[in-house]
Amino acid sequence: VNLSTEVAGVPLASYVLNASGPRCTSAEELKIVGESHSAAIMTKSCTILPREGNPEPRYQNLDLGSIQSMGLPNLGYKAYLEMIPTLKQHGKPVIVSVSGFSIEDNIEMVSAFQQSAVDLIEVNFSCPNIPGKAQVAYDFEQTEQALKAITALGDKPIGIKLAPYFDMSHFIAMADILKQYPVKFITCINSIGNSLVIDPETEQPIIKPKGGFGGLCGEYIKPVGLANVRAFRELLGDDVQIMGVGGINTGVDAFEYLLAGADAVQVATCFEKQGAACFERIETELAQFMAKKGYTSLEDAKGKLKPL
Ligand code: RRO
Repeated sequence: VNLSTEVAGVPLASYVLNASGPRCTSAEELKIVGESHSAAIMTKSCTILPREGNPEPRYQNLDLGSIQSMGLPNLGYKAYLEMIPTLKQHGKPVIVSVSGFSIEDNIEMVSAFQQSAVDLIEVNFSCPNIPGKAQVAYDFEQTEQALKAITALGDKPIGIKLAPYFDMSHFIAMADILKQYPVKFITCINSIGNSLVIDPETEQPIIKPKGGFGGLCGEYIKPVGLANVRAFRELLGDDVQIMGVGGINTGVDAFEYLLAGADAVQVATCFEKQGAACFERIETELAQFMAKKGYTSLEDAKGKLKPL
């Protein structure tokens, strides 16, 4: 089965890449992604200035995923700008994730990356973990203003990392906004924000920031991710491409996202837990599962969820 694909005109050697978040902040970590089977090198979301992030403990593994409130630790966008030529030497697309605290921040960073050799720009509208800052993706007016500004800064394709939605009216409202601007792809979903895990023995939350509230990740959130990919695929048709993310641990998980309509998938928690070998494993499992079902290409199954 041929797993090569394309997002916003950028060729990907396989269907599986790393998600922004885990193990993609430092040059050393990004080198490991570059040397792995990940179809692209995606960076940790960046801000104007370097950030230490939230106080620890801020990440905990759970049986079926994780909860975290990292708080955007990153090297500042200029560091990623400088790394791009080195990252490009791995011979695969480089995608930067940008997560400004204001429209002005995002304009500054997107403008800079528009002048770089980066292949795609994913603007993160859905970080749930900054105390006092709402997720842009839950504020439709702010989303529209931000989209208007950042899609007018150059020709490199822009994508948006969305928060999970849980109501059909929200899918429709967001799809209607996306259709008005040249957004080339969306990435669904970010973590399920402001979840709470309690340790009954200590009678405390298990992460420190925000009183224990953090983003729920991993297998717990796969049904939500699948629903978001499916809903946006149906609402957006083929005008906007979709990267699926949320609970992809196996090739069969990736296949489910393919049926929902994802053009590529991103892996976060599984990469955090297992390291870079997960990309080749998931890719191989996906190819084997599709071959067993008689598929020869991604297109034959993409979006082809069958009615029950
Ligand atoms: O750094 C984080 O706390 C973080 C970010 Br920017 C994000 O987009 N999603 C998330 O779950 N954590």
